[in-house]
Amino acid sequence: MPESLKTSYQLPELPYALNALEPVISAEIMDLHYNKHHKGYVTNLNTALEKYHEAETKGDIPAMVALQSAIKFNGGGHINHSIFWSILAPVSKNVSQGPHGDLAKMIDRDFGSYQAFKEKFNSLTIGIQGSGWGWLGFNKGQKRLEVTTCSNQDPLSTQGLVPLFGVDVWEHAYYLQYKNVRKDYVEAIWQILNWRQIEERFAKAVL
Ligand code: MN3
Repeated sequence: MPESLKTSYQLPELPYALNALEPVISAEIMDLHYNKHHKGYVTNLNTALEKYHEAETKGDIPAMVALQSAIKFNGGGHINHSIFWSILAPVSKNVSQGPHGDLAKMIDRDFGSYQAFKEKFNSLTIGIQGSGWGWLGFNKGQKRLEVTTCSNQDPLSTQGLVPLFGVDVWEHAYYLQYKNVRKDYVEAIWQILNWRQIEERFAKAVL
């Protein structure tokens, strides 16, 4: 395979220190989550894509099909975690007080109020069976916001939505600190949401 066709995704840089999200997310969780879990998705994605390109070169369609679940899982894991780190910020940055401008207006229109939106997001996300993510997404066709959940590492694009922010409720995201009480973790994470970043994602999504 020509060198230029080799796909190599990389772990994105964290925009803050591993301990910067304390007390909401401990440095130990961040270290494992970013340096082990996310890194693992990136490594496994690159391996699967390399094998996929090899199979494609040989015209080996069964092998290509067999690799698709690994690409979906690890590619989804990479996409989801890259978004996740970017929409969080230390409490001291003071950006968790909710959205402004057009995003705030659309949340009011589509959910009734910021509080109603937050309650809907929390109840759906806390209620995920097994591992998955809760999301706020933008439906480009209908020009509206939706709250939904995805299983495992399925990216939100599998539901036809543009991801604005997501909360990882795999146990690796909270168990060391919150044990089995997912509710406390989901309710606490609002203290470290970076609404300036979420507004930027929204501004691009509506273009
Ligand atoms: Mn995770």
